[in-house]
Amino acid sequence: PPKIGGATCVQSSSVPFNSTEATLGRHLARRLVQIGVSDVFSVPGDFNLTLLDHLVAEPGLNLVGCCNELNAGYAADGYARSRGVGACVVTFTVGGLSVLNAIAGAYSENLPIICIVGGPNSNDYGTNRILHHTIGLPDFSQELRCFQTVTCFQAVVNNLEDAHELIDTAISTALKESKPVYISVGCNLSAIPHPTFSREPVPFSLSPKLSNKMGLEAAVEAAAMFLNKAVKPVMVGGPKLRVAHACQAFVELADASGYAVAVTPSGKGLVPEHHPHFIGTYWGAVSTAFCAEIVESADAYVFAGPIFNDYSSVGYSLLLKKEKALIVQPDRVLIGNGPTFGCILMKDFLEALAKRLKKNTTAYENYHRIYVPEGHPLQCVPKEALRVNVLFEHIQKMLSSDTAVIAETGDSWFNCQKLKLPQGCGYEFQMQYGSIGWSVGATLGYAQAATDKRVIACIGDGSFQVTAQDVSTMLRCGQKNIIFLINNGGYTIEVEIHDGPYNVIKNWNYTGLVDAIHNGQGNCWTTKVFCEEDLIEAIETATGAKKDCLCFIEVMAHKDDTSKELLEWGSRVSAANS
Ligand code: TPP
Repeated sequence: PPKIGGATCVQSSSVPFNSTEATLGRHLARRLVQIGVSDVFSVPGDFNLTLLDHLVAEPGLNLVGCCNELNAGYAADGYARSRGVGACVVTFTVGGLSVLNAIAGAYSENLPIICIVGGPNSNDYGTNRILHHTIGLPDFSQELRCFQTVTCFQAVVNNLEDAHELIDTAISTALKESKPVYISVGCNLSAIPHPTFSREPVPFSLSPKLSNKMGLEAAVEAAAMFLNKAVKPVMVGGPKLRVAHACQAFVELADASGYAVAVTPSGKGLVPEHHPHFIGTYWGAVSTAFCAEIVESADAYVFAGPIFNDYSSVGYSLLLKKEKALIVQPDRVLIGNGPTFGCILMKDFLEALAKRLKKNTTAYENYHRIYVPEGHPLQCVPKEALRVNVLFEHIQKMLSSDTAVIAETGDSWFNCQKLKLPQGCGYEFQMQYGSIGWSVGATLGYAQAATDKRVIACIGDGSFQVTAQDVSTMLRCGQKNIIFLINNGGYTIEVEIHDGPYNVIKNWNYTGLVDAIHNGQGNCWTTKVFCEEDLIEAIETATGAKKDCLCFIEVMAHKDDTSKELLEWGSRVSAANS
């Protein structure tokens, strides 16, 4: 059966027409289950209540009620990162406009999310009525117009005749494009049966995208000519390896070619760091030791799925030359200053190229000859105030194939980027959109999807203040995440770009807040750590006696305790902004 959204497409069982199961709501619910969604993140409202009844009724579908729509959207984002697709359900306009920021983030990160809105009664369209939860104009299209800019398809379901077609088109477009879609369902329609919603065997299938065969051959030929001349080639994996489903093909190319392998910052987690050719993160001046030297001195580099924006290029300071670059995007290949080959799938291209490259046995050995490992933080004196680099030394030791790291925007980007991921360890962050607060919802969603992993979230205090409420939902779901809340009293990443009084935040008692959210319901353990001794004890407890609890560890850090990478990056980004 075809793979859809990371899950295998299941054919509906053939049972006779049953009016309780053949409703629009149940049809939508079944479609979600078929594509691999078993948890939907939601906030109720009168426009979606009947729809929620029908989603709840579907075996295999679990409704996760969130504290607000923004977090429900972020949770769907985190879920999609693990499962391949996610879904959320909100109510008309007040809910829709609240989830919009999360959907925009998912668009930027190429995540398919089915964003479902309980919409107005279909009979109200064209009546000039003014509805509650809107801005008070007899115009129901405001929410739709907002979603048009952050989704790749919009389905406004206002009658039963084309509902089946609209829903299927929306879902298949999301999966094909790897982008969010918007489905609005009239609040009066969810409970109505229709023959097209019966459980008749209507399998959900996607027609696979194909490469243009002649173009593929020509591109591979040209690329092999280009690369087989190179003496010191490297490969660099980027974030679009995920949307191209090309992570495995990238590794196969590395094995076949012998090239050194690096990752761009936002590609972290998609390239195996235990690979013998792995040389670290290529991020210009803030790269892993010697990685920038190796990449920038190479005579040819293969970038697979990169995004070169102002942040990933460290304020446009990368020392790369176009004539040395072979850039493989999900659907095209650019070779140096030469031609662009379109209609080519990255996976097909990398697989075919692997068969055409001469093996280069020295390409990554250079790196091993010159590599000197990063130093370790100085030994702490007893009870010395905890330093952030010491914290991350200890987080490093917690990582395994049974864990996943979620890194919030802020200095956590830089500290987490330096973690060496063991085989199978998950890693997620939102580098293109970089919306603070994302990690709380994303942790909720990722943990709900990846039940085999313990999520370790690294969150700055400023970011946590945006979305903290949904620790509540993690507790409701019985999640065992470990949250490191880094309390440095401000927006440190912003301080290093441009400082002012606006970067200081009000200090909260974060463990007190989480204790209040816990309120005796669910399994939760909180602690504050001030020194390395406290930290060691906290980690021992979180991974031992409290391993079945959500563990919230508030780390007290000095306001000026930043990573050296942030210092460098901040000044270069600042220059690019001025
Ligand atoms: N608002 C949103 C929604 N997203 C943003 N990225 C910003 C504002 C701008 N911004 C980027 S990082 C940041 C802000 C305000 C501060 C992050 O502070 P914190 O979470 O405490 O992390 P730190 O840098 O201190 O580690």
